[in-house]
Amino acid sequence: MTENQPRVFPPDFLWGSATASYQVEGAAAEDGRTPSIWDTFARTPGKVHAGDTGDVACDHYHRWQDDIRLMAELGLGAYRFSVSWSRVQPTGRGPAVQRGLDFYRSLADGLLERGITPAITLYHWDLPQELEDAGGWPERETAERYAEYAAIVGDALGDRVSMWTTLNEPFCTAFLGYGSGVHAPGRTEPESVLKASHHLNVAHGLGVQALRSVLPRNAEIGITLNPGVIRPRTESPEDVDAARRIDTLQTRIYTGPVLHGGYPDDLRRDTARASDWSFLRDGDEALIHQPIDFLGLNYYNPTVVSAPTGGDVVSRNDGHGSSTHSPWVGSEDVEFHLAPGQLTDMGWVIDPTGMVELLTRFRTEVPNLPLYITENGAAFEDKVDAAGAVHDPDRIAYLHGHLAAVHQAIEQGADVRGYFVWSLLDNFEWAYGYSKRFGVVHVDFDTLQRTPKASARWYAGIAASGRLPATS
Ligand code: PNW
Repeated sequence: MTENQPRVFPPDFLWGSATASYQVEGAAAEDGRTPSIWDTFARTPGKVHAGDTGDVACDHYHRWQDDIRLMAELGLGAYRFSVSWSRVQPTGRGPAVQRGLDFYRSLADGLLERGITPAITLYHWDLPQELEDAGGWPERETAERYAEYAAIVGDALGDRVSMWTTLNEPFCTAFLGYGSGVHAPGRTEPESVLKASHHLNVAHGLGVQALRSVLPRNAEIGITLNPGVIRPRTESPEDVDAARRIDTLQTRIYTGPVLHGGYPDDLRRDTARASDWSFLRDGDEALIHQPIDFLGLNYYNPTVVSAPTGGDVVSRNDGHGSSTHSPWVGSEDVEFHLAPGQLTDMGWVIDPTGMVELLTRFRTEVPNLPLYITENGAAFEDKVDAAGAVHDPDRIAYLHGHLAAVHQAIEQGADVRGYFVWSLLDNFEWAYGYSKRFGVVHVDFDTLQRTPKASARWYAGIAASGRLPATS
C-alpha cells in the first residue's frame, strides 16, 4: 500500500473508548460504597497533585446516561469500564450490595440498547480499604477474596456482558503501589512488589476459574497488561542486559506465568537478594496459566535504559512519577533515559513505532491469542476557544500515528480485534489528579459539563468508516 491511501481496518474491528471506576465515577460514599485504597491515598496530604480526590470526579455515577448518549452520538462501538469493588462488596468480603450491582447492570443495559459493546474490567486499582488493612496484595488472601468478588460480578452481569478482563496493569498495582509508592496504597517495600505481583497473578488465575464457572460459554475472558517497550540505549552487552532486566520485571513477571505457565529463571535470579520466593506454592504456576480468550495491551510510550554510567545523578525518567524509592527490585541501578522526540503533557515521548514493536512481540509470542489495544492515548493541555470549542491537534496527530501503527501490525499478521482510546473523558489521572487531560471529551471540573474535543469528532469519523486517512 502506498503512503497516501487510506488504511482500511477489518470490518468487525471494535472501536471503543475506556475509563476506570475511581477515575470517573465520583459518588464515593453513595449507595453503600466504602473507601478503596485510592480514597485513602488521595485524602493523604502530599500524595496527589493539589489534593485532588475522586470524590466527585466526572460524576459519571449520576451522569452515565449522558455519557452513553455521547458515546452513541460519536458512534463508538464499545466501552471499557471497570467495576468499583467496594461499591459491590464494601468490606471486600461477604454478600454483595445490590444497589452497587444495579448501577453496573443499568450501565451495561444502556450501552446494549445503543448497540455499544460493554467490556468490563474487574479490577482497575481500587482495592477495598479493608483488604489493604489486612495486608493488601502482598497477602495471598487478597487473591482469594478477589475470586469471590469476580464470581459475584460475573454472576450478576454475565447475561449481558460478554467481554471480561480480570485485571488492569498488575505492573502498576505492584510496582507503583508497593514499590515506588507513587500509587495507592503508597508502600515502598521491595519484597512486597514481588509478593503483590504473584498474588495478582494468582488472583487472575482464580478469577478466570471463577468467571468460567458463572459466565455463559461464549463469554470472552482476558487480562490487560502494560508491557514496556524497553530499548537499550546502546547495543553494548551491559545496556542490553539492563533492558532485559527491566522487561523481565515489567512484563515477563506476568506474561511468564499467565501465558507460558511459569516464572522466568532470570527473574528469580535477578531478584534473589530481595526474596527467596517462598510465597510461590506448588501448583501456583499451573493455576495462573488458565486458558484465556484475548490479551489486552495498553501502550503509551517506549522506554530507553542503560547500565549504570557511574554519574552521581541518575535521572530516573521512568515515567512512573517521582519517588526516591526505586520499584525495580534487584535492578535499582538501571538508568532511565529520555528518548528523543516530542513529549506529551505527561513527559512521555511520542513514538508509534513502539506500538508496532509491542504488537509484533505478542503476535510472535502467542500467535493464536487475539489482541486488543485496551488503552492508548495522550495527555495535552486543551485549547478552549471563545466559543467553547476545544482544539486538540496534538491528540489527533498522536491517535493518527498510533492507529497507523496498529494497522501496520495487522498487515504484518497481528490478530488485533479492537482499539480503545484512553480516555472517553478527562478524568482523575491518579497521582496527577485533574491536572492531566487524556479525554477525547473535555470535562469542565467546575460545572462537570462535557464538550467533545476536535479529537472526538475525528475519532468518530474513523470509527464510522473503519478507515484511517493517510494524514490526520
Ligand atoms: C494507565 N506509568 O495507567 C491506566 O490504566 C489508566 O488508568 C491511566 O489513566 C492511563 O494509563 C494514563 O496514565 C498508567 O507511570 C499509569 O508509566 C502510570 C503509568 C503507566 C500507565
